[in-house]
Amino acid sequence: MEVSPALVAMLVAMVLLPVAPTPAPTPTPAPSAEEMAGKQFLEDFTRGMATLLNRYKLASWAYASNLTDHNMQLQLQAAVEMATYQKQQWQQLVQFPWRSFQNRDTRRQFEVIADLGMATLPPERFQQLGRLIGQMQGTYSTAKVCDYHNRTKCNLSLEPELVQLLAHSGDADELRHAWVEWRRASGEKVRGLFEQYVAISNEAAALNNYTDLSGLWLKAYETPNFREELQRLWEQMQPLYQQLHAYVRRHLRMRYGDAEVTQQGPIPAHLLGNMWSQTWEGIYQFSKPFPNAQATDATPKMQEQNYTPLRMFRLAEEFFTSLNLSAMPRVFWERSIIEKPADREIVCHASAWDFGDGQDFRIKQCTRVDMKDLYVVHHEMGHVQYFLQYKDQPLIFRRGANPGFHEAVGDVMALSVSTPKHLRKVGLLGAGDASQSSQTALNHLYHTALQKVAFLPFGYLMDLWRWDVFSGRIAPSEYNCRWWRLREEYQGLEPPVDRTEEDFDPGAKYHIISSVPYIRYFVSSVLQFQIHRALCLEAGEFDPNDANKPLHNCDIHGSVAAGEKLKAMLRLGNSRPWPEALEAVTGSRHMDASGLLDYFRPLKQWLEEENQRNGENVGWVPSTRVCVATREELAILRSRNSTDSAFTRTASTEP
Ligand code: BJ2
Ligand code: ZN
Repeated sequence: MEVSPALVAMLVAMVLLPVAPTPAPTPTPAPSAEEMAGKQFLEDFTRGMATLLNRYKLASWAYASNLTDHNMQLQLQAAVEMATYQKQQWQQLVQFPWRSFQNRDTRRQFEVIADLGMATLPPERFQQLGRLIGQMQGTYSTAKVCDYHNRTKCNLSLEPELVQLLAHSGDADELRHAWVEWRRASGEKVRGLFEQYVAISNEAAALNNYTDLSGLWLKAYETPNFREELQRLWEQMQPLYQQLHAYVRRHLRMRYGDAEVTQQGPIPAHLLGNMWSQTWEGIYQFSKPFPNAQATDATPKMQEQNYTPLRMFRLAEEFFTSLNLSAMPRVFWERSIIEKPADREIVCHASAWDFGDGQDFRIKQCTRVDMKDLYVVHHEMGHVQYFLQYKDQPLIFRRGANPGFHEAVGDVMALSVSTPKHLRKVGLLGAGDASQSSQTALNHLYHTALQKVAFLPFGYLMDLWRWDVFSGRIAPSEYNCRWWRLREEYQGLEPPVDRTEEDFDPGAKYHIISSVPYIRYFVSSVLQFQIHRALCLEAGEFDPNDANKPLHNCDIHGSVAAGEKLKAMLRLGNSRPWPEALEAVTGSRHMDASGLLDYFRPLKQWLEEENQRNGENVGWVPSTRVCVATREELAILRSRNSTDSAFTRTASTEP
């Protein structure tokens, strides 16, 4: 859950973790007295839990929207009260023979609440863990860096200044400065806290009979061999990623020169338009396939029309209601924060909140008026739509079918919204020249690929790194260098300067310091294309046998039939194992990369031809950047190798 996704992840989420699929029930005699008592216990427990959860969420919101020590203290207190209640109730819970209960839903709920998650920790350790995460969030959210051109101006925040700078500056030195300084102000500062966080989280995992925290995290997917399944999906999509990588590297080389971007090496991570190189739409303008055909970025029109954050939220809401899904309730509009306040420090990283009382749902976002944030608005509102659809389920089932489903809802909407067809419909794109329609389509596909395909290896490696950290396969003394090994292996990236173990680059990313699992976004990247394809078929907007109805041009806006399909899935919440939810909308019970691969097929073919025509080598040779234990060691290496070409490249850079 959000903000202190940490705490929620730790308290609620983990407590409410789903369970292994149970066999379909067979007609049975009336429930036993024990089962009736168990059902009553469940009702009483969830009522008590809902009250405490609501208090905890309110306290978390108060901290996240005003980062004071006092508010952190109140949040911790609320967390402790909730954990205490869970622990105390657990004593009674284990007395019930719930595994032999007849009712499938009752059994499933018991199985979830029987797992105490972080609440198993002794109160002292529990508080310590909450404080560590709160402190890491505070450091991340209030970090400031100095301006490259005016080193005495030291008030640049991540949102909006650095995010904007990474997307718009074309000056490699300025980009490198922002990249390095952000990591100095955020990740580097929390390395010690993160080490302690890992240790305590693992203590909790052990108390729950897991070898480490990754077991607790993966339980939410209720799938044996889930990691192998993910690897298989990645391998299916990797060739598409590598084509995109080769094409982008060529354009970056043309823009920044051979000294900055080598012909065959990994891409330097500061040049991709994004602080973490996780999505690359920031480089669309200068790298699009057909510069003379229509661009598919809605930002200019949004700015021309004086769009406001509120108008962006209303536009997103209209998309949902056009499908006969729910409007945002009055409380949502009254209590959400959709612009960065000027009078206090807040967690600007966007999030969606369910306060657990069936009425109070909010978004907190420091919204900027551009197409990227229009996507984020849809993403967050997708979470709220899910909250609204499952609000009448028992509390324990008010979660996504699995965490990846929760991430996919808003993104499915955004796939339709971002088509040139839809953007024209809402006045965010000009009419365009019909004779260039196939070129515009490729520009659009490329734009989407910079967001979705570029993201895949990042979405995968974030937790590859953490799973190994939790299991101890990556020791604290190698946190940073092992991070860069994964960044190079999967994303084909290198740091813009040499790194050391005195840096802590994973800690410069929100989800790492907030203890929010990340594989959900990778899972969502696959699921959302499966769901999009199914809804497009339902809406009559996609026909695999009709060249005039390609998947990438589908806009489900206004299709009540598509909306009903989606609703059937959303309303289930987590009451059934996820394959059932997926089946409700796609007819399939399996995660499958073919939705994404079908969508991008025309682009893949174009990229292959283009890379071949330009003689690009697809893939990358090892980076010449180094990662060593200390800055002192790095300085010695540099002085020894100052005549070596690899180090000449290094020596000219900061720090
Ligand atoms: C911008 C977005 C998250 C999200 C926030 C912060 C962490 C969890 C929530 C949860 C939702 C829930 C985000 C978007 C795509 C990639 C990723 C990124 N913020 N969260 N309460 N994104 O998922 O919305 O709102 O499940 O209840 O982090 O790296 O930017
Ligand atoms: Zn999300």
